[in-house]
Amino acid sequence: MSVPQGTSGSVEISEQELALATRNHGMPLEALRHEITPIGLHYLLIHYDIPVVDAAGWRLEVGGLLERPLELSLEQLRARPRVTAAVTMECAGNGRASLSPRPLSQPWLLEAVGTAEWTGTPLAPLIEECGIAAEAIELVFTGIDRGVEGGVEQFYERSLSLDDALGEDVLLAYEANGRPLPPQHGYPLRLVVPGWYGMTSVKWLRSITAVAEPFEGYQQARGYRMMRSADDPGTPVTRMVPRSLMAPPGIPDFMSRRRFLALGPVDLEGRAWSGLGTIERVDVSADGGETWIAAELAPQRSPLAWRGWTWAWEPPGAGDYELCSRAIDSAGNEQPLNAEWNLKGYANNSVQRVPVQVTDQR
Ligand SMILES: Nc1nc2c(c(=O)[nH]1)N[C@H]1C(S)=C(S)[C@@H](COP(=O)(O)O)O[C@H]1N2
Ligand SMILES: [Mo]
Repeated sequence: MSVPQGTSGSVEISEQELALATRNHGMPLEALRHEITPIGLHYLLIHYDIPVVDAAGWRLEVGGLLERPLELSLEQLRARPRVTAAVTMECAGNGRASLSPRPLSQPWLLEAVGTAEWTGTPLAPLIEECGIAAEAIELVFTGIDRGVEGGVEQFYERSLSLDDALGEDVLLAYEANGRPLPPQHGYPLRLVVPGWYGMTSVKWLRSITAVAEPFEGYQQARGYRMMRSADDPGTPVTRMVPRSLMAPPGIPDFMSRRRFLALGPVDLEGRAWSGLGTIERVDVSADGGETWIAAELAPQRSPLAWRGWTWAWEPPGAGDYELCSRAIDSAGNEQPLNAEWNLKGYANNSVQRVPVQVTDQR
């Protein structure tokens, strides 16, 4: 079991990326064993600072091109119809740090995902009660958090078309896993948009505004676009493309995270999701993707959450293996061995590779 200690990999992280990485933690992949991610293990992505909000003085402003604008307290929101849903959320930048050249931003490997049980009130009936003016085409969701990005001072804010915003699954959530939202996940209220990459689910909501023009804020028009170069207008990042991840088996080496397994049958497990359909198949490989077989799928417990899979693997002998899995969804989207590079490093759903050393020493 010799692994060189203290050597760096090929990815050299800058101090700025390291500062982002320590603020925004991922979900350690062993937590894939939990169907619902304990909230402290759910990944975090915060562009600016986590605001401190006194819920007693906080109000949600619902206005713009609505016939009857509203201002709602947390208590009033909690008194509305209550829904709980397990929702898999993934950061659009998940996988970014493995792209070459590496786009400079939060340097995620594969851990920017989690599944929480979000409780809140459905957005659509609330907006419909306000009466949507005929000119309105989008809702803009604005957070309390403020910062500078791309040289622009801004609140974190993004929009959705009326169609997408009024989808039946879209929630204004005030609880995660049965407790009030923790500060880092958007206390007192956040948007949850199932199926879409996480940037859509605006935290620390202050307002929802109906507008007549496509929203051109930084996070819409400049951030979160699939671009080939700096002068490419690109296309918007929207729904999650399929991905499967494996809970790393055996035991890790402290520094390299390389896995060690004792020779014998082993139950491998993981979870797969897609914002473009449901998971229909997960294929697994022990030879780095040369040959594949179908994994066993667990029942789909929640339509908005990842689906578990298992693989009873019997390594043919001691030696080195590279374990892989890939998700295929009901719309026929298949996770690629290598996803295409893009300037900001979004939606890199290249197949995960888990090198393991199977040993016959006890
Ligand atoms: N107000 C606000 N909302 C936000 C963000 C933010 O920085 N500010 N980050 C977004 C991004 S990029 C992601 S991936 C998700 C992360 O949600 P989580 O930290 O609860 O996992 O929140 C989104 N909502
Ligand atoms: Mo994100």
